[in-house]
Amino acid sequence: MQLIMSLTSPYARKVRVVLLEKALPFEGVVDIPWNPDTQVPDFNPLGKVPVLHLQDGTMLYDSRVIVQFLEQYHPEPALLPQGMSRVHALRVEALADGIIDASVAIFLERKRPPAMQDAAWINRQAQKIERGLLAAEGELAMHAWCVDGCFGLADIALGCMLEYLDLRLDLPWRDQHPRLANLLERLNQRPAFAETAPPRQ
Ligand SMILES: N[C@@H](CCC(=O)N[C@@H](CS)C(=O)NCC(=O)O)C(=O)O
Repeated sequence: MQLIMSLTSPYARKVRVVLLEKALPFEGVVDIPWNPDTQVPDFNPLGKVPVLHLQDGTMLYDSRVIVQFLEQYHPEPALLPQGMSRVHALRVEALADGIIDASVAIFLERKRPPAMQDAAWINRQAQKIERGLLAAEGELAMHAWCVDGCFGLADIALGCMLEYLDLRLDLPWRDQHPRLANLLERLNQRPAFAETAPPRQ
């Protein structure tokens, strides 16, 4: 299997952590979708990473589809529970990915010339992040891990989102979200997570 990715993509990182946690061998191929010579659109019409290239030639995207494929065909160790707990975990993944989407939107908007930046748009995205982090903090409640007290995809997705916030936005999220801060510390004790930390650029 080849994973087409960028080293800073939090969506690609989620897939890399899942591959490593499941001890699945893969070749990581770095292809920055923003570069003029990128080949990503040949693999994914949406021009986005990650893409998982299977041995039979199948190209899988996006990150949520890839994770579902890995869980279905490589079930050990399980990163998703069964029944309603599974639905709950997938909702946490959607929440984490949604916070990343809003962070990316702000990051890109701030790259535009200051006079062209839309403050109302940035504020709308910032509110999504604020509400999302509050909801994510609530997901942890009294448990060490998000769903049924067991480590899994929901925790991985939250961790990738939190370190993306650190990479791209200067947000003091730890002050108001101590459970999330604690989650990230514990995630970083896992080799799969520590090894995939985004390079500071
Ligand atoms: N929902 C997608 C999001 C993927 C995504 O937006 N990836 C970014 C990198 S972090 C990308 O490739 N952006 C290029 C573009 O939007 O053209 C997923 O979960 O895989």
